[in-house]
Amino acid sequence: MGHYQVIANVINDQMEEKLTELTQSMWGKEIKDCSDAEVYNSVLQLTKEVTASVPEIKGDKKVYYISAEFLIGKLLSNNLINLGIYDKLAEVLAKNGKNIADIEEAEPEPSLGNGGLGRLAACFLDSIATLGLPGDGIGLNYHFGLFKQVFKDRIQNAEKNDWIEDRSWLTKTDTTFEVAFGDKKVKSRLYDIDVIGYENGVNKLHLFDIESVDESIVKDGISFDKEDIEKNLTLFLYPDDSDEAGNLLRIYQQYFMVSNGAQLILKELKANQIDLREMYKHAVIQINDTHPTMVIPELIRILTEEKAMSMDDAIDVVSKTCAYTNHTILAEALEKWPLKYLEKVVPQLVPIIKELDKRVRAKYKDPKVQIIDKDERVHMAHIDIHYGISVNGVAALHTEILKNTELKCFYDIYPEKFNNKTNGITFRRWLMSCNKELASYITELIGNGWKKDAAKLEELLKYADDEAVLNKLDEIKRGKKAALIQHIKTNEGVEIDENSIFDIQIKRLHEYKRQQMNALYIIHKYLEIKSGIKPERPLTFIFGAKAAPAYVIAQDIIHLLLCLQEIVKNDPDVAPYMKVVMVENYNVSYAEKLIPACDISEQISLASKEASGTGNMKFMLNGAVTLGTMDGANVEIHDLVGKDNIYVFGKDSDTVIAHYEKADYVSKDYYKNSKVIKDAVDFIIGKQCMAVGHKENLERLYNELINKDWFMTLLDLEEYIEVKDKAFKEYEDRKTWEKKMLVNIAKAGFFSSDRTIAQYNEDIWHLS
Ligand code: 26Q
Repeated sequence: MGHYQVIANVINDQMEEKLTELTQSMWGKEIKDCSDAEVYNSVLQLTKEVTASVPEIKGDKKVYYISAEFLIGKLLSNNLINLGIYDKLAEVLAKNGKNIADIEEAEPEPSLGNGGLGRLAACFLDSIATLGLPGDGIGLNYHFGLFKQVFKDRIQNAEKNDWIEDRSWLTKTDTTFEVAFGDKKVKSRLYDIDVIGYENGVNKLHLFDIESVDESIVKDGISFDKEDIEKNLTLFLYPDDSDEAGNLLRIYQQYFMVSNGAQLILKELKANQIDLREMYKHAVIQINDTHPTMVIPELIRILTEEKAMSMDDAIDVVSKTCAYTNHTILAEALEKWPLKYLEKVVPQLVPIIKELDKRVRAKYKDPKVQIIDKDERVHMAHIDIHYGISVNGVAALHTEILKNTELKCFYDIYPEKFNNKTNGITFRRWLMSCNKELASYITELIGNGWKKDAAKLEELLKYADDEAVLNKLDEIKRGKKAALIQHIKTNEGVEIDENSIFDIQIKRLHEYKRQQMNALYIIHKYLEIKSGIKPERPLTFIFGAKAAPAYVIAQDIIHLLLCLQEIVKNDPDVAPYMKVVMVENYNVSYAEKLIPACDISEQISLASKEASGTGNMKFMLNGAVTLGTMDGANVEIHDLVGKDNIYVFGKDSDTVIAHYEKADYVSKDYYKNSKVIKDAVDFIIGKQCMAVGHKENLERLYNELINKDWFMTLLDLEEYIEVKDKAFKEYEDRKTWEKKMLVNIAKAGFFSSDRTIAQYNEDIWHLS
């Protein structure tokens, strides 16, 4: 029996006694007399105590996953599952008149990330611990996570989103460091969150903070004094926002993170008496996008200035320790900081960065690979590529595009550094926790093995023509749809038809993800129904998306979706046949309810633009069928499930890239040449939209679409309509559809983040 099993058995035996003791000592009440929030806090305490007895994962070498974002979501359910005590706790609570789902609701969600990149980091921590690999996360303890979205007058408003209560998953540690900026010094403090492997040991998520943060400086919405670093340094997570990327505060945050990270890593190496010249044999630092890039010059600075290492040796050893993951090919999202900014915030790094640049220039003449460009901007990704062991993309297509196009000049120099690591998701959260019904049915069919070896899900294929199994899958899906209907009714006040098809697009709002194309389909369908052509079955279009507050067109797209929701709802000719719901404040917890209930998963980015996507994987695992372009990991989903089990449309990435190269895409031509497109686009500024919406927003969006349309919505619209209609039609052949569901679930094993992490370890980290 492993440690975890012994601990789980002991605690399971004493669960009721322990929890009763805790509610007595904390609240002076029995479990049954406590509020849900009180019980939650006692369970939190119990879980932390149990975790303290689980052994820490140890080894000769450790990975430090450094990231500005860890979108961990609520932790209770996952921690209980990973500790092996969920079922027992549910039973004890039920016996005492409490429902575990209500207790889970009482937990505030830590939204310490924007979207995919932050959620990936959280899935990776779960898998690292589950595989028993020594690996900690390093990040920031934002007091307010990603803003809370509130709709007023069909416009998104941003409010602050606090998550830290008196009792939380955070454990305050005694570790403090000094961090020096150009104009001030601050003292940091480390907070830890335990990362519990599934039936395995414990790693840590290290989150740094400063004690002088002052939450009272936040004024209306999320505005605050950007100057006062001591008060605002870890106050907010930055929204993913290319327009405001130049903000100095972002550099203060990044340096604060990496300086603390570097000090922590060196402290741990020292405690293990490691000769720093051999640092790379005991530590590897995975840099999550360019946000933590300054860890490279910072480590070199410390080694040369404080540890008396020569510049050559320091550069050599740091370059053997760091590895970089790229998550985007959008040029505007690649960080390029003006040297002037760095001179103000981190003057101590500037000579190091200049030295790194000098060495590059001495070797390579191509200005495209220099670190500091002619406009004195520092290309952060270039530091990572020259001074690291590995550069990886996050899906096969994405990595190919990096090698052949975006980073070609680097691939020519360092072909051996480039590698692909297709993203993955943790099945603990995205199946075992959010869809317990499906998880236990799978176990009933093929046993428990798939939980530790996701590839075993393929064993489900033997049931592809088993009517009883297909019926059961359908029944589980209908149950999850019913649960979502309830949740949406409570939260949005919207009623959904349980017999309708659930078509869902949930992800950050960005033009390249093309929520606007989905909106144009909805307009088209609306016009069709008005003209008497009715769908065979009601259609429910569900959206969830936050837009960066400064991203104007993204705000306009949200506005259009909310207008469409209203127009459809109020039109008695159309309302029985379709419904549009834009849910408010889409986050991880909402995703856990939406994904199990989905029939059709919308993954419709412009080919070449979505590096991977991970929502696509969560949906397929839960038996939704993808409607998507050949982009990111959709390509791999397509190759796994085969063309009969996915709906693919749109121009491929080569065609799209060629359009950009030749600059020959003219959206107005598509608008003029197709009545279907023209009617849908014109609707945006037609009477009905204007009656419920704002002229300024709607006109701006209309003009953007016909005059610019940088992400080529109109290029793919007609084929999108055609293929989406086909999917809705084929949904009626229930048995064939259910088989598609089964194949998607069976083939999802490849997208377990356990597989991804095993590959990082095998190719880059070499931990054991
Ligand atoms: C940069 C500068 C200033 C302020 C914010 C930012 C910033 C913040 C967050 C830039 C980018 C992000 C997040 C990017 C992201 O989530 N990328 C997604 O990463 C996923 C995991 O690899 C992929 O699946 C998605 O395709 C990719 O879009």
